[in-house]
Amino acid sequence: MIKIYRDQDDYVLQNFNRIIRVQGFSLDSLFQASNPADYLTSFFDSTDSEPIQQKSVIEKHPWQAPVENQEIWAAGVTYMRSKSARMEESEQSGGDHFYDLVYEAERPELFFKSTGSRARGHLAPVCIRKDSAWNVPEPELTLAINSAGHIFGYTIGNDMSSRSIEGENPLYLPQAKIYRGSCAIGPCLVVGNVLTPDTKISIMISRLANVVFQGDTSISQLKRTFPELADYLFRENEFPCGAYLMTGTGIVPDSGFTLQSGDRIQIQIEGLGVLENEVE
Ligand code: DO4
Ligand code: MG
Repeated sequence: MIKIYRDQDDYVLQNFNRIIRVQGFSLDSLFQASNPADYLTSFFDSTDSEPIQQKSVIEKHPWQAPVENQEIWAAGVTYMRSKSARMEESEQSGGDHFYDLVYEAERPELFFKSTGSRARGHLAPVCIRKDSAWNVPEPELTLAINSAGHIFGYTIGNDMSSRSIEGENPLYLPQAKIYRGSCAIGPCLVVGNVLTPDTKISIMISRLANVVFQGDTSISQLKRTFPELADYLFRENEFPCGAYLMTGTGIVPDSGFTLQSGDRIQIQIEGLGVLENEVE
């Protein structure tokens, strides 16, 4: 298992206790490589790579999102909890039935979320829309899919969402989902098999010194398989530099909760680390 952290001007790679800063590394090349493990190993073999001693530096560092020219897409209504929360928020507008249908349908809901340059990294601010009264983070296991359509790694995603705009009309989904600071991913890209069928996803939201929401789920609650989601994304589409695919949220706070400026969001996924962002 190798972790890839994107810094300001270069990359840091971690293979358990071995941490190196590397030159000439590119995520685009990794996503295009027929064997990502070989591409990564070549940097550990290179004498140009600079070893880093302190492991503690990794957690506290404001890493950039591990993205170059990958588009970031998202799947929706893949967990029962997402289906029920969305049916609740769209009941008044009459949009609730669509969520029920898509949960059961063969074709999943997939939507474009962000370009790489718009995505925020670990410890960068995320945003809520000024024209939205009801806002939540969505903690999502995120797949790294290479240009040939194969899943080769994982990261943590936060699909920041406006529940008031989405609830008003399902056709407003792009406005509820795509806006400045609505997508965070990181802290790193993990290449290798780190997931188990019960891998836990958890979230904690703190306001000043208080925890105002926490929740968890496990990927065993996901209705669809990861290859199924990746297959649909690559159906009749091309991703020359690969893509990231957020796999949907299984944790939605109760209706009374909305994010506020200054809230600290920490999303943890076993094996992948913690993605932390403050609301601007
Ligand atoms: O259907 C709207 C969006 C669903 C979503 O983002 C999710 O389930 O995570
Ligand atoms: Mg989502």
